[in-house]
Amino acid sequence: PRSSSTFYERYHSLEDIYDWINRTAQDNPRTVKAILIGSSYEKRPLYVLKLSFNDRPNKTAMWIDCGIHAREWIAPAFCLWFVHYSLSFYGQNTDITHILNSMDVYILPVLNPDGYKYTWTGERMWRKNRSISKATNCFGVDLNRNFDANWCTKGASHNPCSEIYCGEFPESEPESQAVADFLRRHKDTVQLYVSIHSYSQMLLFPYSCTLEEAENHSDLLEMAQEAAQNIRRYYRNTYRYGAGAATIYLAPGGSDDWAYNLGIKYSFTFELQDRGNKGFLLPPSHIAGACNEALLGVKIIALKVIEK
Ligand code: ING
Ligand code: ZN
Repeated sequence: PRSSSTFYERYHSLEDIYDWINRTAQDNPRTVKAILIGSSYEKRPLYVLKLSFNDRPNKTAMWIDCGIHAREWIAPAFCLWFVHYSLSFYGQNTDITHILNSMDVYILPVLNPDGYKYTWTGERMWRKNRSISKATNCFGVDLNRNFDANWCTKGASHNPCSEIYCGEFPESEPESQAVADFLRRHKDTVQLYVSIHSYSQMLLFPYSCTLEEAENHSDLLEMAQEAAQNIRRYYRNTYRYGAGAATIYLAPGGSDDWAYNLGIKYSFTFELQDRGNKGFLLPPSHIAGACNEALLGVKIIALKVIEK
């Protein structure tokens, strides 16, 4: 690492991220709690950090998950960045203060720890989790095809050796089940769902699993547009936006569509930098820029949700 880069401007091993989760909760006992929501196929813990800056009545919540796909290293880096920013700028930056006064934030820094670990030690370009299919000896389910939203229709595969394998049944994987169980338990307070991926610079919203429009499509479109316009204005970077299926491809079983159908009416998938030059291998020198612009997008969308 360049000596001038901070902790948040580097990529971190899974072990370092677990240490960081512990440290962050210990150092901020009044505002940060680590919640164990389940464990991965290889029995690694799945920790959600809850950021809660006060106990106002009627507080709602937002959820952010990162690292559902193993090779998308900028995603966990974003989750760490978001937590650090929140802890550093609550009471300093008007927007984040307003957001954190109105909402609790649940953050899952690494949804797919087994896959993430494997990208550090085995194959850098691994996408799926690491569960084994006995019939084929192939590894991994695409966790973003494993949720119960038109599960395993066109845009996913029943072949365990495929990169977009949907699994044996919806929520067959402990990682997707842990997330779905948590959101089912908290659906009355969680108003905004955000899932962080890379790459391609897009702000996507339901549906990805069908070409039909979501009931509040025009709201979602307006929010994504405002976020993209702000990113362009302040960071001179282009984000495309739209419903997933119409903007990129049909992709059933995604977490954002599932969360939307659960009743979380503001549900987004962010695809961070870049647009394909480095792709999944985004250099550490780009972490700050990629995270700051995505953070602006999340803030714009959260502020709009609070207004509703
Ligand atoms: N893209 C997503 C994928 O899982 C996506 C796109 C978004 C699909 C929302 C379904 C729902 O294919 C990447 N880069 O993983
Ligand atoms: Zn992805």
